[in-house]
Amino acid sequence: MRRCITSVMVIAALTAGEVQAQQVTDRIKLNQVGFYPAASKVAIVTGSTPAGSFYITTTNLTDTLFTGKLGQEMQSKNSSTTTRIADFSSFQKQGSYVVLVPSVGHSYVFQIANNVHRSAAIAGLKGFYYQRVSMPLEEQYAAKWHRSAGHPDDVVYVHPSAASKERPAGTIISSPGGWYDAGDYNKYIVNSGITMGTMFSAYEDFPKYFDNLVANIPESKNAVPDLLDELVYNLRWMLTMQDPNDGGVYHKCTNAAFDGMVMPGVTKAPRYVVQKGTGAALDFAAVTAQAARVLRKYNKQLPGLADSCLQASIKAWQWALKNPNVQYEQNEFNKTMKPEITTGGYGDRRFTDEFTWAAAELFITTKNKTYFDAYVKHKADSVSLPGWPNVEMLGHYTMLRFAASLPSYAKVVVQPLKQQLKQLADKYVANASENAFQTVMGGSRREFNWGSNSGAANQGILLINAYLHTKDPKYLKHAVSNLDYLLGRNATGFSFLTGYGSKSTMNPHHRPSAADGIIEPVPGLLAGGPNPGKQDDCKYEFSEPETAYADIECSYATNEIAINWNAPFVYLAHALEALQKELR
Ligand code: 9MR
Repeated sequence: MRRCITSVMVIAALTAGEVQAQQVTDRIKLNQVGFYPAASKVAIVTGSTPAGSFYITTTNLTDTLFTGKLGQEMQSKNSSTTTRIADFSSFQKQGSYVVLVPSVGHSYVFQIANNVHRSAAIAGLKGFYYQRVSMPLEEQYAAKWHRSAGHPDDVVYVHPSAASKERPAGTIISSPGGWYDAGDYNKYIVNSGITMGTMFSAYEDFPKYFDNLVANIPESKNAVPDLLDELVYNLRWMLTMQDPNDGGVYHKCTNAAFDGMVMPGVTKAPRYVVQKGTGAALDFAAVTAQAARVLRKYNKQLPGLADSCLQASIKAWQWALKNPNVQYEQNEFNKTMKPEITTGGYGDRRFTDEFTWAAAELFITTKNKTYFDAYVKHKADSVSLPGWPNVEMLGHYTMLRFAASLPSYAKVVVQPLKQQLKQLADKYVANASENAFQTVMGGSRREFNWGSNSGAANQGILLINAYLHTKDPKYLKHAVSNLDYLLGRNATGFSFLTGYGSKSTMNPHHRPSAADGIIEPVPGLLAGGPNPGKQDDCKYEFSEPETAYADIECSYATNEIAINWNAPFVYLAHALEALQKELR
C-alpha cells in the first residue's frame, strides 16, 4: 500500500473541496502526540465524506508518503457521530506528519517516533508534583507554574465526627504534605489509596524502567527513583492520618466547605480530620503494606520508613477487623455536628473489595497465611475494573505479579485468576472492533461516567496486565488504543492531558490553573472526560454519552482533574513506553 507521490499529484487528484484539504480540521481524530513506529496507527474521520482515500503527508503538505483507503462508514453506538477509519499501521517511517483527507482537511501534526509518549508520560507523573500541598513549587522544577506553598496543615482540628477519648473534638494534630486530591484543596485517604496503589504497582511491574526515569522534581538527585520520591511525598501525609491510639484512619483532611477558585495558600479556612472509616483504614493498610515492600530496598535513603509503614498497615488492618462496616456518613453526622462538612464524600458502602486488596498486599509483604485466608474469604467470584469504590483488582494484580514466589498453598488462586483476567481482557478487546473509533474505551454507554477517562486508562492497565501474563501482543495493541483515545482519538477530538496535543484541555476545573493568571493550564493533568450526567449543571455544547465534555472551568463533572485519574494515565503511558519494543 505504501507509495510516494507529490503534493501536485494529491491536488491533481482532488475534485470537490480541494480547498478544505489544505486546512486543519478537527474532524480527523487521532492521538495528537503520536505513534510508535511498529505499533498500529489509526485516525478517525468523523462525519460523512465522499473521499475514498487518505494520505499521510509531510507537515507542509508537499510530500505524500502513504496512501490508504478509508474504511466503510460506521455509526457510533455512543453518539450520533459517524466515522470512517484511516488505518496507516504499515507506515513506519519516523517523522512528523499529518493525515490528509480530500474535501475534509488535514489533521493536527503528529509524530511517528520511538519514545513518542515519554514526554507526556513524564508530564503525567510531574502532574503529581504540581499537586503537592505544603511546599513551594520552585521555578527550576515548576517552570512558569511555580507558586508558593499551599496549605501548611500543621494545625488540623479533630472534627466532632472523629473525636475519641485520647483525641477529643478540637484536638490539634499536624497533617502536612500530600497531594491535593483534584481541582479542590482537600486530601482524601480513600482516593489517595487507589492512586498510590496504582502507581506503586507501576513501579513493581516496571522497576528497571522507573529506576532510570527522571522527572525533574526536587528529589531527582537522591538515590531513589523519582516515581517513588513522588509517592513518598504523599505517603508521609497518609501516615499522619492514622490515629496512633487505635490504628483507625481519618477519612479526609479537609476544609468544612470547598475553597473558592483561588491559589493554594490564599485561604486560611480551618482544616479538619473527620470520621474514621473502614474504607479509609483498609485502603491505608493496602498502600502502607505495598509501600513497606517496595521501599524496603531504600532503607538507607529512607531510614525506618518501610518498617513504619508495615506497622501502620497492621494496626489499620486490625482496626478494620474490629470495625468491619463503618461507612463514611457525612450527611448523617452533619445532622448533629458542627461545622457541617460539605467537601467530597468518597463514601463507600461495601468493603469486601477493600478487605481483599489490603489482605493481598499484607500477604505478599509478610507471607503470613492469615492474610491469604482473608484474601480468599473476601474476594468476589468475578473480577472487575478498579475504581475508587472498587479496589479488589489491585489485590489480584499483586497476587499475579508475585505468582512465581507464592507459597504452594497460595498457588491455587493463580490459574483461575489468570483465566478471569484474560476473559475480562478479551471482553474489552472485542469491544474495540465494534467501536466506531476502534478503541477499547466505549464498549458501553455506561463507561461514560464521572471520571470516564480514568476508566479508559484502567482498561489499558488491565490489558497491560493481561499482556504481562500471556505475552499475547493483541492486549498490548489494544492498550495503545486507549492511550490514543485519551490523547485525541475520541468523539470530542480533545487530547485530555493538559499541555499535550494541538487541541488539549485548556480550562480544567483546577483551582491553581484557574487562578494563576497563566493562559496554559498546569501541565500533565488528565481531565475527567465525557460524562452525560452533567452533575455540574454547566452549559455543554454536546450531551451524548461520548461527546458530553465541556472544556470550561465550570464543568467539574467532565473537566476536573483528579489524582485517581492521573495515576492510571501514568501507569498506562509509562508501561507502553517500557514495552514499546514489544509492540507489533
Ligand atoms: O471521582 C468522584 C466521582 O466518582 C463521584 O461520582 C463524584 C461525586 O461524588 O466525586 C468525584 O470525586 C470528587 C471528590 O468528591 C472531591 N474532589 C474532586 C473529585 C473529582 O471530581
